[in-house]
Amino acid sequence: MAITSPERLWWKQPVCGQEKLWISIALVWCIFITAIMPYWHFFGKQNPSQEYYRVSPVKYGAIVDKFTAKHKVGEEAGIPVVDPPPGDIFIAGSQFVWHPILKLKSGRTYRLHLSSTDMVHGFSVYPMNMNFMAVPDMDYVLTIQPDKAGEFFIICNEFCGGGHHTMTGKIIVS
Ligand SMILES: [Cu+2]
Repeated sequence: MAITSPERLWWKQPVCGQEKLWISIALVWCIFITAIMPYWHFFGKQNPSQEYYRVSPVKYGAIVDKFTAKHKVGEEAGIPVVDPPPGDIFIAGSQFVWHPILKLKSGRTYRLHLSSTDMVHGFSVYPMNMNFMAVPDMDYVLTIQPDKAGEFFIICNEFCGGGHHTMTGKIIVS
């Protein structure tokens, strides 16, 4: 029953250099993926503009309403559709809708202001891989240039309450 101590050399040293080879491969890979992060940050051309401003949810709501009233061209299922010229455009997330629906032109540059009028929402544009957050108190400006015509859907990907699964919006590019 006694527990005896293991033999002095209880493990066997690898006979060939394979262990060193695999550790070297893992090390080189670690260095590579660490280096690619700063590299891609500067050269990947996919970073957000890092431009944001403080704005109260009430004020942002008023800005979006004014913008919507000025450029409204129609309505879809009760949500206003706007057709603004290139420049500053606004979208707001609120329980449980993205509004307004934006009509944009391919090849033109827009400054998309993104915020929320109540709580944090996730701003995901499908089918592209574009993913941001709409945060109350923060007007986040994304400089965008649509390069493909079509209908793009906005899905809220941050749980925001009972109607979260119905929270969709739309961007129409022509
Ligand atoms: Cu949500």
